[in-house]
Amino acid sequence: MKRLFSFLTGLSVLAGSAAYALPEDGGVTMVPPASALAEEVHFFHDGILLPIITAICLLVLALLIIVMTRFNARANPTPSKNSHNTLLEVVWTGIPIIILLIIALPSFELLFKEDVTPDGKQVVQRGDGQTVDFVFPNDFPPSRMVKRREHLQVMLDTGAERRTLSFKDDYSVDGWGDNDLVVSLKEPAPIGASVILRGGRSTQNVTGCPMAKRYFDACEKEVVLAPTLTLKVTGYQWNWSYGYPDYGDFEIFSNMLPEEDATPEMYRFEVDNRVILPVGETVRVTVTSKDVIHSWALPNFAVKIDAVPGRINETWIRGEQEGVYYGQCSEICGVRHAFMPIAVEFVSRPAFEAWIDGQRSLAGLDPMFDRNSAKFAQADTAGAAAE
Ligand SMILES: [Cu+2]
Repeated sequence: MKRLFSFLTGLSVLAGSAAYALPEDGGVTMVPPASALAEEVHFFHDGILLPIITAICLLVLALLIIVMTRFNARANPTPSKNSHNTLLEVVWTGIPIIILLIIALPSFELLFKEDVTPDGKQVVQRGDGQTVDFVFPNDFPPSRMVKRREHLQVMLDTGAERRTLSFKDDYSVDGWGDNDLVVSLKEPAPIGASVILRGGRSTQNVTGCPMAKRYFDACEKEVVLAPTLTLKVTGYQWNWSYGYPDYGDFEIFSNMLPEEDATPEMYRFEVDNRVILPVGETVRVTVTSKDVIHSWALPNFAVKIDAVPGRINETWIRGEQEGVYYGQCSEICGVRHAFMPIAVEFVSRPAFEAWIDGQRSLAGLDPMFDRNSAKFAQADTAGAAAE
């Protein structure tokens, strides 16, 4: 498979290098985030945890210095005999509780987002120059119904450009929470243009939202579509296997490249068979193990999920741009724990389908995709077709 290294907007720390932001020698911070969720995880660490722990350390240090200088035997020969102070005790119990709450609430939100696979749905309708009303079937379970403006996204695609319309200015909505939502555009959709309605509770900030705005929840949100495919990951002593249940009964094994075949920089990261996934699509990742507990980790996506024998854990990822991302087994699983790296490559839809057909033919299966068909050419329409 030809390597498809893409240019990386804004994160070109290692521009020209073979890999996407590998850990650097002497590096201190985390590898750059490659998804909106990973950006949020990084903000949680950099914007919430670090300032809190810094403040606590400085406070404790200051208290220690005060105690050591003002209350040592020389400076304070007759110490106070007080043993209780109710107010002080309430305060030093109450403040940590408040700090824990400040940490816990955003952390639960992140855990929820990583755990719950998005179920957003997309409907595409054609404009005819007259129609202003477009219907979005709100057929979610009651707890997931589209009920607020945040749960719905309306885009207009003229072929030349795609624009996200804004609520009130460009459209209004009737029937929040009903079975059919009616989206009324202020102006009829032009002939031939696509009106794209995306609905669902699975929303996330769009990538690249500045930290400060993220903190005040002022980022543009997007509805995340349901997965278009499932990747089945199985940990073995000492490699990973990957299955694509949607595309046939075949399994690929991914082994670390031996030292003589890898560049020094890529040794212990590069593998013989990478995981190939389509870019821009939600991928459900199920993780299990054949022997002992491993952990499938992909730091650019803030993913680290245990592979437990007899159990299936689930998370999801979505590659925003083409490229290769690396991780390593992150649960000490035995003597060759350090030699079972993970390499995930995001490619375009057509390249992904060609790869799938290649794997199918290796497994003696017929090809699944018609190369000349435009049906799957667009990641977005594939998103709509799923589930
Ligand atoms: Cu392992």
